[in-house]
Amino acid sequence: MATLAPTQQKTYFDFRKAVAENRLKGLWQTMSGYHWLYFGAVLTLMFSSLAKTASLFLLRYFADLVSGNAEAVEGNLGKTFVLIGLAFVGFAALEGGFAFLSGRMAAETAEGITRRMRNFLFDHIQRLSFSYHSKTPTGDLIERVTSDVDALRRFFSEQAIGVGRIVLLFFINWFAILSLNAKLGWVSVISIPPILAVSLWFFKRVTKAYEKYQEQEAALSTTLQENLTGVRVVKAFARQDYEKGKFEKENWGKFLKGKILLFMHSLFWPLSDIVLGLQMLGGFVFAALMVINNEITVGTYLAYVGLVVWLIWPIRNLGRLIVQTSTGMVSYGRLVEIMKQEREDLFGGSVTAQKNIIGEVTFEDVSFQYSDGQTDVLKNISFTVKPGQSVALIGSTGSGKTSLVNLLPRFHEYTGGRILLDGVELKDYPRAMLRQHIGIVEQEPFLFSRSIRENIAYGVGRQVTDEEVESAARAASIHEVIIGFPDGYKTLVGEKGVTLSGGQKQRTTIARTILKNPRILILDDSTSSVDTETEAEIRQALTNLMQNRTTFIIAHRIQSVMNADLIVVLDKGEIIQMGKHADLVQDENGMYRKIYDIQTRVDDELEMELSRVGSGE
Ligand code: DCP
Ligand code: MG
Repeated sequence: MATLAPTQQKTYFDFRKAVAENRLKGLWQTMSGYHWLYFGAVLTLMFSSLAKTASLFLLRYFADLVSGNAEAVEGNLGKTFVLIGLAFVGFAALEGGFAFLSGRMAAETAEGITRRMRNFLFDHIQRLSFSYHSKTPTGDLIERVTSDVDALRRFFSEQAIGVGRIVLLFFINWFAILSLNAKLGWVSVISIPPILAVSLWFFKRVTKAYEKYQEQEAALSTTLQENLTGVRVVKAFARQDYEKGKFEKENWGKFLKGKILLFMHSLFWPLSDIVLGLQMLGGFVFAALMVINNEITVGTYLAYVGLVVWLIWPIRNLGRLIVQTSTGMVSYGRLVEIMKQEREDLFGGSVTAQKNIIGEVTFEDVSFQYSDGQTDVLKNISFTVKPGQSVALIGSTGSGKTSLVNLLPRFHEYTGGRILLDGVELKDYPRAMLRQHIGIVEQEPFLFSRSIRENIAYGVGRQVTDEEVESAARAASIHEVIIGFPDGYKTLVGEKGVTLSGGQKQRTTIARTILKNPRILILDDSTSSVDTETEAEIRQALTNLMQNRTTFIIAHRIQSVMNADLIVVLDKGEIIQMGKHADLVQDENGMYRKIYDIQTRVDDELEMELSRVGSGE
């Protein structure tokens, strides 16, 4: 048995551990491994701010020196000026150097965390259940893994560090002012508490508005993604105008939600600017009066003006940052929603990989209901397929054929009865093991934008030789087509390479399944989407594939099911007829006979029609 490729077993930092009810706590845990680096970023930031404040004290000394309020070093004025000049340059260099270091460290942290998170999310999303994927729009997932992760990166590299910077600047400069003059210190911060309170209130509002905005953006990208995926349908039904209208509607919604956000901002900023501007002005006047009353020197006044700018301006930015931080928090919350999803357990189960799978499948009174469904999609299903035999499922659309075969690889869990594989209940097999032994040829063949060889060798889980790939392609009657391409097996499929027809794609996926060499085979409607000539080729490919494998074949055409060892006719989730073709056609009133009659009549009429055209009547 092939083992799983090493990359599939590789584990990333498990962000699910970081999922906490409290977003701040969760974010802190998300940073695991980066705490020291981030601390370094904050520390260097502090040094940078200290250098700035120190240079303002130097300015004060310089002014006092010039105005005769301070002594020169060793009584030598010239030497003192040179020293002051050098110190200014030195402080500026320290300030810049530390700021640079801090920025680097913060960026490193942010990039590191988000790279790790993207890897984790990709891995995690792949492991989520089928039902999660069938009910989650792809566009929404893409939006989260790209735009929301990016918002988180900005949170770590700009906003969180920015808040730290502001808090540091505030306290360093405030203490500096207090050391100049305590009265000045208190006067300078009178308006800060109300400003903070309003910012926090505003923060809550904006968080809600931004959440709505982000949801709308997801809706927009879902619309876009669906439209691009279904572009053929849109064109075929000439529904461009309708789709355009739909897109415009979502886009309009985004515009409105963006406008609300903008309105809130345009209300808040001028208000806070006015209050803070008045605060600064008041401080200047107050300090000037103190100079006149000889309470402080001119040097102290100058230093105060410099310091107060660095005290108040950060507060103004704090409001802005608090608001921006909310966007990071919202995005983080949206990512947590994905992280919280239960993964599919791939490896749990008592059956070990050593067990040899022969391929006898027994359904015992199986019933099934989708987790979000109300009624049973399958009811009292009982039948047995011997190893290597084939069972055909036929029935009207929606009768439960696909649901039935999807139970075998445990894409969904049956809700009643038992399914046995070689006498052991399916629930005891690890999902990964089952899927290794089951090959599926889907209704809609899917190929990756990689080379044809890679597409055929996909999922074998081991190195395969060119000969193996070729013989699989031969068995699937696609070899001739492939060597007709300029690059042969290295030809790329998709946008940058060749475009394959439906039948060619189908046969490529059949080759893939042949190479995988599964014990059990599921063919879902594999011939319905191709014309009769390719259908014959595909049928030949399928016959090769089916040899010695237990096969479940779903088909709408009698021709495809006639030779099956067992034919199961489904209707509304129940078996209404079961047996071999020869017996089933005998039952005049049976559904099978009806389908048979209709299809042969249609075929006969078609033949007659064609011969009439051919003979020129
Ligand atoms: N169903 C559901 N949730 C899903 C898939 C299907 O509720 N994720 C429902 C829709 C049908 C019923 O289950 O009422 C059976 O669906 P199937 O896809 O199993 O039906 P068939 O495969 O028989 O239909 P078709 O021939 O169209 O492929
Ligand atoms: Mg189906």
